[in-house]
Amino acid sequence: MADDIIAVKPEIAAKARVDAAKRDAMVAAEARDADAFWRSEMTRIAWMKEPTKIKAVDFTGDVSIKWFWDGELNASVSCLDRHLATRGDQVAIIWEGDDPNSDSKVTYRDLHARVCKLANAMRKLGVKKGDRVCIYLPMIVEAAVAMLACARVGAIHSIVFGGFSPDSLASRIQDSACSLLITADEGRRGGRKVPLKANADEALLACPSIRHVIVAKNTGGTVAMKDGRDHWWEALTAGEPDTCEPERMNAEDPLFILYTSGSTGKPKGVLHTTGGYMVWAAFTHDNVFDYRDGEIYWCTADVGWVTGHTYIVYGPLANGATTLMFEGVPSWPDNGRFWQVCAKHKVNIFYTAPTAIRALMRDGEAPVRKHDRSSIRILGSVGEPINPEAWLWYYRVVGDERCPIVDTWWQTETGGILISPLPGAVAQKPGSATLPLPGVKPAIVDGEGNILDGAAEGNLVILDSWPGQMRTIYGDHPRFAQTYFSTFPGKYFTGDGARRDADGYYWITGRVDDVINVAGHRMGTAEVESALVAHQSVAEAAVVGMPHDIKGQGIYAYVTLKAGVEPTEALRKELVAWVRKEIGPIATPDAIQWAPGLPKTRSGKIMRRILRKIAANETDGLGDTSTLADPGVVQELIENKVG
Ligand code: 6R9
Repeated sequence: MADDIIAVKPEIAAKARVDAAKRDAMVAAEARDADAFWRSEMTRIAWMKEPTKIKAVDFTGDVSIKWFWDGELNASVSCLDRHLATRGDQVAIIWEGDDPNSDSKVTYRDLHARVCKLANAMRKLGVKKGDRVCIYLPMIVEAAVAMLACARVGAIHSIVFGGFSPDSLASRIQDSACSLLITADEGRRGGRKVPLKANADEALLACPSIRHVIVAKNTGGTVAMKDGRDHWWEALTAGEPDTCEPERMNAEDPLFILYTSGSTGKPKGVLHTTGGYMVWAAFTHDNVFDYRDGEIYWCTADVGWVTGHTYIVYGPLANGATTLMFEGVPSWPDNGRFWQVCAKHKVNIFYTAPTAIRALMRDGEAPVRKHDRSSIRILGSVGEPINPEAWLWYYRVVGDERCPIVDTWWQTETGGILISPLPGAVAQKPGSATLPLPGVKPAIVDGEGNILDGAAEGNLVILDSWPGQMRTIYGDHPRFAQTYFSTFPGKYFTGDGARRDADGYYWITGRVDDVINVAGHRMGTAEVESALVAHQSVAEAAVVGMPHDIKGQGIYAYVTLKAGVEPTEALRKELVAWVRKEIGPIATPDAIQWAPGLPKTRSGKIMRRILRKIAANETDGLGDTSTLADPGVVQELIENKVG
């Protein structure tokens, strides 16, 4: 079943702007003269000064990546100003609230005015080009306004997902020394309130760099306001003009930082710059979703993740699209919510994550069939490998076997989609992200870095740069070179494993490093471990991913308690709550196993390979355990496996 081929339907190919021949022509044009190809693609966005230099990249040594590097632009102009003459009255953002009775529409003209007012107010607070601004907002229009206002004044935004704890928020603010925080009184999700301002107040006790806080009124809940530091958004911006001179930015000036988990305890500040990122966002949004003027496009991600950055805000707005922002969750008030929203707003392109599809699949077809989905033309998937069963259900039930599915592989680091079918050009195979986009050069290497030809399985690397690639880790360029370019020198290492079949199709097999993918969200095992050992009762902890029906992977923690501490059910619950408080609900451990000892090599390294197998119930093939210091530990852990 997994190797089924679903050919592009002739009626779809006939209407698609990119059919197989056009895609071949793009690939050939890029191969023939990459500079000329990108010189023509870069006109998708608005430049104040057109670049003459296209690309200067070195993946060796210190690693340096530059695109369009003598060009000047402002990202907010591409997303707003240049649309005013042609589509000022078109809806830019449809906002759909958590409460099914609340929604609103913002035109390009309104959005431009709101962005300018905030940008003016930010300048008055002293925010300048290059300053870092932290955004900690729910999925409300203000999130997009705040991003674009930062871009307008040349400030670098760093969005922290609203589900992160005060501690996680504080460490991200500290790492990039943000001077302004933009937040809201409270968020709403699935009928519950999220105390954003209260969390922020707690975080800010440890953040001396923050001089001002702008607070959007969302629920109207009571919050503390600190004199001189905290300002209500509405009052602050009310008297500001609705135009604002955009800052001239070099193409390589930073646009944003977004923190993501890696194999070490400390999240990395992935830095994207302006020109290349914007070209990549516009190029991929247009080609992968085959976006047509006037269509309604809905990406269900949160702006706290990279998918929300590129495919709710920058890509769609650069292309003059109508983008839908959803505050709620798929299961509230009931599990038909996604489809109810699709019917209500006549959504044409729908982009979500496999974890949501699997959760909805469990509830059967009725909640889907109840709603009219005839407006939907293209379906997308992102965030983790989609299993063929979920893919086929999405195709058959949600898309009525009419709509192509674009399974889009990419990462925070890549800025936008790298491997995906183009819907009118590439036949799909359920579970495969299929082929690289024009200009993307993936390869599979073995453990020694040898490039494998033909059908092969190994580590996924990218051999050359593309405009949307991250440029550095904020404040730590050596770590950037070390993390991504030292495992296989001269190649960008994705951290993912992949298989390529005889047709050249890529099948992503999941992370090969110590990152686990929980419901499409990256979580470093080391982050969860350091949260656990920060608890007074814990001596040692080892965290691995375990297979999970809905979330793809769950968090499995082995915990060794300090001498004399009793392993009780109450303590187990306390540790789960502790991790949620330390990192946020997305890091909630699914299982905690008391481990009197952990399997270690004689040099003291925890053998995670063994712990992963025990958590996955794959204890038949534990492999070589001869290097273990105390083989008895393993038997003990197998016998007491949880769940
Ligand atoms: C966009 C995003 C990146 C990691 C990536 C990989 C996994 C994302 C995928 C996929 C298989 C897909 N991933 N899309 N795996 N098929 N279509 O999710 O960014 O949060 O940085 O996560 O997600 O493991 O390395 P990010």
